[in-house]
Amino acid sequence: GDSGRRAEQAEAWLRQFGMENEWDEERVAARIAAVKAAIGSGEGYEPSAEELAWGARVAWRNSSRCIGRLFWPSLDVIDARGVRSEEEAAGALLRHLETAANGGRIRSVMTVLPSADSGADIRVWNHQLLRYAGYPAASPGEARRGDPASDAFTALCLELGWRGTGGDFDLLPLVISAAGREPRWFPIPQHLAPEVAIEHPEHPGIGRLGLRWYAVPVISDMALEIGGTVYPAAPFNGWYMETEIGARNFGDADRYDRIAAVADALGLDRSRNATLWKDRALVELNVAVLHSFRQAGVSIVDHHTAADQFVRFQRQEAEHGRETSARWSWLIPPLSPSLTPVWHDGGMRELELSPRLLPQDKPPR
Ligand code: HEM
Ligand code: NRG
Repeated sequence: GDSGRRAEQAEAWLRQFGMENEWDEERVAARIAAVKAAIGSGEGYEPSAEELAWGARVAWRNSSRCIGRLFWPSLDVIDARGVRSEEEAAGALLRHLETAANGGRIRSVMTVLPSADSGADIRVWNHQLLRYAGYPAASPGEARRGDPASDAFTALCLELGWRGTGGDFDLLPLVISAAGREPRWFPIPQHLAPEVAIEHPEHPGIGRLGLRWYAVPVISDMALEIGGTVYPAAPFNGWYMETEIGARNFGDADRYDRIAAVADALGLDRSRNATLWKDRALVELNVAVLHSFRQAGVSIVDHHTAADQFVRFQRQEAEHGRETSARWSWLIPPLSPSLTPVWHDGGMRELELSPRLLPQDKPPR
C-alpha cells in the first residue's frame, strides 16, 4: 500500500544519503529502522535537519533544466517546517529574500516550509517571490502594461484587495494560504526587493527606455521531494544568467517585447530582416543587462561562463560515478547557443532521479 511505497522511497534515499556522507552501515541501518517504524505507525518520513539540507542540494544537482548546478554543494537551506500560519510563512519568505540578496552578493538559498504530511497546508501562490504585475489593455486602443506572464496572478492579487500603480514594473505581493483557507497577501518592503536599472555602457538611448529588473530570481511554485516526502512550498534562488532577462524577459514577443524599441534606440535599420537588427539589438540588450548588474554590485553570470561552469559540473559528476541528468533544449542559452559547448553535446539524457524539484498544480480555489 501507500505506506509500503513510502518506506521504500525513504529507505532508498537514506542509503544514498548515507553513502554520499560516508555513514557506516550500522548507522544507516539504524536510521532506516527508525524511519520505517515511524512510517509503519502512520507518520510520514520527516527528514532530520541534515537530511533535509543534503536532500535539497541533491534536488538542485538533479535538476535537468538548470545550467547553474556546479554550485549545488553551497545551497543554504532554511528549515521553516515549524511555520503554521500565513503570517509566519510570510515572515520566513521575507527572511529568505534578505538572506539571498546579501547586499548584492547573492547567496543560493532554499526555504523549506511544512510537508504535505504536516496538515499545515501552507501554499505559496506566487510563481516567483519577486515578479512584476501584468495588466491587459483596458480597451482595444490602449496599451497593455507590465509582464504578460503575470496577468492571471495579478488579477488574483487585485481581487484580494492589492493595488498596484498600473505601470510596467509594479512588484507583486506575497500571496500565501494555510489550512485550506482563502489566500492572504503581504506587501514586500522595498528594501527586500533590490532592483537594477538597465543602461548600456555606450548607448545612452537604451537607458532612456526605462527598463529595470529585480536582482534575485526566487522560484516559489515547485515542490521539493526527498525520500517520498513532498514539500509543496520550498522556494529557492540562485542568481540570474543575463539571457534570462535580456533575451527572454525583455525580448520574447509574449513578455516585454522590447527588441524593436532597443533597435530604434541603437539607430538600427529595421526595414529588412537581413540587416539582422533583431540579433544586433538582442546582443546589445544582453550587454546592457550584464553591465548594469555589475555596476550595481549584483551577482549575475554571462551565458559563456555559465556554460563552461556546466561542463565542469558534468565532469565533476562523472568523477563521482554519476551521470548528469540533462535536458538539452533547456540548457542551451537563448543567445548564440552554438558558441557554447552545451550546444555541441549530443549525449545528454534525462534521468528519473530523486530528490527532485517538481512542477505541481496551482493550489485549488
Ligand atoms: C532552471 C540558471 C540556481 C534549480 C534554470 C535556468 C537557468 C538557471 C538559466 C533556465 C530557466 C529558464 O529558462 O526559465 C541558474 C543559475 C543559478 C541557479 C545561474 C545560480 C546559482 C538554482 C538553484 C536551484 C535551481 C539554487 C534549486 C535549488 C533550477 C530548476 C530549474 C532551473 C528546478 C528548472 C525550472 C523550471 O522547470 O521551470 N536555472 N540556476 N537553480 N534551475 Fe537553476
Ligand atoms: N527564467 C526565469 C527564472 C528561472 C530560474 N532561473 C534561475 N534560477 N537563475 C526568470 O525570471 O527570468 N535560480 O534559482 O537562480
